[in-house]
Amino acid sequence: MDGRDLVRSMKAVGPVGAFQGLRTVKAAWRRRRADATGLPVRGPERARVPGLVQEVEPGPGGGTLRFSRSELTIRVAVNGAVFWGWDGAGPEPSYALADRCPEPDPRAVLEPDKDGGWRVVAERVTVVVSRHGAVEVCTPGGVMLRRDLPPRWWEPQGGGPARWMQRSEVAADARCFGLGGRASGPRLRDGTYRLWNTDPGHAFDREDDPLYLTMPVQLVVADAGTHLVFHDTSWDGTVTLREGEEGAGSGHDRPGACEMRMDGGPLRCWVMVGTPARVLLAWASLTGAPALPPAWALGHHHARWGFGSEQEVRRIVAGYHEHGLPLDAVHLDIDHYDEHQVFTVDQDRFPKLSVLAEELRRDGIRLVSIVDPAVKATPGNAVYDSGVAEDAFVRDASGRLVEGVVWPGEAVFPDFTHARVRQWWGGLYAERITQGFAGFWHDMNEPTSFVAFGESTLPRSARHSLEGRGGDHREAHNVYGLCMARAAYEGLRELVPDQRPFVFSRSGWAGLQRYGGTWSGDVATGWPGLRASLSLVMGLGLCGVPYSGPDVGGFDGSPSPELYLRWFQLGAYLPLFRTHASLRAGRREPWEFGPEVLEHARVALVERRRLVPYFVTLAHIARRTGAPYVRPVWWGAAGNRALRDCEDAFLLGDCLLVAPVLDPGADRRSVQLPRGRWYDTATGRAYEGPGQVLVDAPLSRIPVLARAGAVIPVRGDDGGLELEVWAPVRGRTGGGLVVRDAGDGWAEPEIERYVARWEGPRVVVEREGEDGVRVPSHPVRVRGLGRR
Ligand code: NBV
Repeated sequence: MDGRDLVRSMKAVGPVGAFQGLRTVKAAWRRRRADATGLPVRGPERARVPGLVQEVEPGPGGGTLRFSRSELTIRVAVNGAVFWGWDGAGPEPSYALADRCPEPDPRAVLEPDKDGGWRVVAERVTVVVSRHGAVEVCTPGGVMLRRDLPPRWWEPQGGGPARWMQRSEVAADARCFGLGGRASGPRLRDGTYRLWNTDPGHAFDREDDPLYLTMPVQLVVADAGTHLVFHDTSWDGTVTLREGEEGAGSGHDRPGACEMRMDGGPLRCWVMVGTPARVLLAWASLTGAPALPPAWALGHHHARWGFGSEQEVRRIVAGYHEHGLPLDAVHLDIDHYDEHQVFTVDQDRFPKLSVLAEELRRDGIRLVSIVDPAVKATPGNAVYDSGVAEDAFVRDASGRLVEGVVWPGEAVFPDFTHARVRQWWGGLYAERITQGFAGFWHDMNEPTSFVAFGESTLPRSARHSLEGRGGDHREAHNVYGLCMARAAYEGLRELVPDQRPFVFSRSGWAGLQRYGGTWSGDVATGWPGLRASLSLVMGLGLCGVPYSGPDVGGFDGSPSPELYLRWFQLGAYLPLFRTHASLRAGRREPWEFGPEVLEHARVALVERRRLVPYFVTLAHIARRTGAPYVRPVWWGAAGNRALRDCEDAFLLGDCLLVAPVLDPGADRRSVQLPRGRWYDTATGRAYEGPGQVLVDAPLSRIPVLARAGAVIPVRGDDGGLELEVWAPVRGRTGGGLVVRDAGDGWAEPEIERYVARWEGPRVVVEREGEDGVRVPSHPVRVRGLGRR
C-alpha cells in the first residue's frame, strides 16, 4: 500500500472514513494475511489445448466428442438453446439456471462434417466442430454467427483450478451488448471488461468499470443474426472485445474478436440464436421469468441517504402533496438503522416507524427499506447472535469468522450460498414487515467490505458452502448478491404469501430477475452520468434483468436545474423511477430547483402516473417473454445498421420511442426512427421511418413518439383504464396488448388483445377473443387523426 492508496480508500469510505480509518487498515492487512495462508500457492502451470478429435458418441440433443486432451459435450435443448461444455462440464450445477436444465431436443443429430470435423444439426442452429476443437455456431442457412477457437487451459502442476482462455470471432459488422451493468455502453466498444462485481467506492462515471453487477452474458447483433452467449462460470475473469472492420467490398473483412480469460470454473456456455425477441425468450426460459413488481413499484419513488428522522420523511411527503406531485414510495436508507445495524430501527429518530408506515400507506405511499448484508459483529446484536447460533457467517480457511468493516464497524457476512442460511436470513424480514415496509433495497452486497488497500471485498480464500459443494470466495463472490436476493425473495414469499415480493439489489448475476431488479448504484452527478444511466438500464435489460433505473439527479453533488430536469424526464420512462442522493449531496425534491423545473417535473410525474397501466402491461410481457421494457431501437430490426449504432434513444415496449435529452443546452435533437410512421406525442406531428429526423425537445419535455397503430393502456382522469390509440397508417392495422393490474397478489390477469383499423373515415378499435371480436371494455381515445 502506498500513501495515495490510503488517502483514496479513506475517501472511499466516506463520511465514516475518519473513525473507520484505522479499522480499514487493519481489515486490509487481515484480508491480505488470510489470502496469503488460505489460498493455494500457484506453482508452475502446464498449458493444454484439446488436441485432435479421437472419437464421438452421439447423445441426447447432440453428443460427446473426445479429443486427445479434453472432451466436449454438445447438447441442444428443446427451447433451441445450445449448450456445450469442455472437460466433462455439464449444465448443472448452475446459479444461473432457473430450475432444472431444459430437456435435450431429441431431433438434434450429430453427424460427420468435412475435414474430420463434426456437426450438430438442430432446427434453428447448426454447431460445427473442427477436428481441433474450434466450435462454430451457424444459422440453419449456414451463415456463421460465432466461431470459438480451440480453448486453452493452464493447469497448476500441484493441482487446483485451471485458468482458461477462449478466443472467439464474430461478424465484422457485429455489435456487442451486455456483460451486466456497464456505464460506457450500451454498445460495448473495444476494451477489456472485468467480470468481478465491484463497488467502485465513489460515484462512478462512464469510464468506471467494472461496477456492481457483472455477468458473462453477451448479446451480439449482426446482419447475419443475433445471438446471446453465456459462459456459465462465476469466477473472476475478463472479456476483451474488439469490433471488426469491413473491407468495403474488398472481401477482406476483419472479424470482430472476443477473448475471454477466466481464473477458474468450468468452460461451458450456452448460445441462443434468432431475433432479439427470440433470444431473450430463450434466455428467460433458461434462467427464469422476471419477477413481477407490484404496480406501486412502477410509480415514482423518492429516496435519500440521510432523511434522518420521521419528521423529515413527513416533510418530504407533505411537499409532494402540497405541490400536487404523485408519489408512490419512500425509501429509508441506513440512517434509519440503530447505529447502522441491519434489521434495527433508531428509536430516537424513528420512534413510531410503523405508525408512519401505516399513515403513508393510507395515502397510497409504500415504505421501502434498505437491507445491507453485513452484520455488526457484537454479541448482543440479535442478528449476530442468531446468525452465530445458526453458523450462518462466512469463515476463513482455518475456520474463523471472516470479519470485515462496513457501516456498523466490524462486521460479519452471511453465507448466502447455503440454503439453511438463506432460510434464516429470509426469516429476518419479519422484523421489517412488522415495521410496515413493503419493499426491499439490497445494498453493499458485492459484497463490500471497506479496506484501506487491496480489494474492498471478502478475502478470496473465504470459505463458502456453494450449496454443499464447498469452495471459496473466488467462486462465490459474483453470486453473493444473487443468493442474497433469493434469500429475501423466498423469505418474503413465506412471510407474506399473498403478496408479490418487491426486491431490488445493487449486485447480482445471471438470473437475478427471478427475484427482482436492480438500480444504477452511485452514478455520478453530471451529464456523462445521465448517459451512463441509460446505458445501464439498456444493457441489463439485454442480459435478462428488465427492472432497473438510476438515481435520478445523480448520487453525489448537486445537479444543475437543467441536468436534474433532464434526468427526471428520462427516469419517468424507465422501469424504476427513483430520485435518490447521498448523505452530503444537494436536494433532489422537484421543488428545490425553481418554479420552472417544478412545473416540468410535475408534467413528467403526471405522465408517468398516466402510463402506469402501460408499465404494468410491460411488466407482464417481460415476465412471459423475457422482453425488457426498455429496448434498443433496433429491437425489431436488428439488421438496420443505423439503428444498431443508435445509443441515445430507446423503445419503451412496442408502442413508444423515447428520445431523452442527454446534453446541456439542447432544445431539439435528432432521432433515429425505425420503419413506419411515428407520432410526436406532444405535437401530434407524424414522421416516417426509417431514417433520422429532428424533433423539438424544449425544456418542458423530452421527445416521446408513438408508433402508428399503437394501443396504449393509460390511466384516465377518473383513475380508470383507457386506451390511447394512435391512428394506423391508412390501409394498415395496428394493435396492442393490455394486461390489467390484478393487485399485489398472485392472481393471473387476462391478456387483452386489441386491433385498430380504419373503417371508412374512422379508426375502430376492437378486442379480439376466442369468440370473435367485440367492443373494448375501456374508453378509447384515438389520436393522430388530424396529423400534421
Ligand atoms: O446506504 C448508503 C448508500 C446508498 O444511499 C446508496 O444508494 C448505495 O449505492 N450506500 C450505497 C452506501 C454508501 C456509499 C458511499
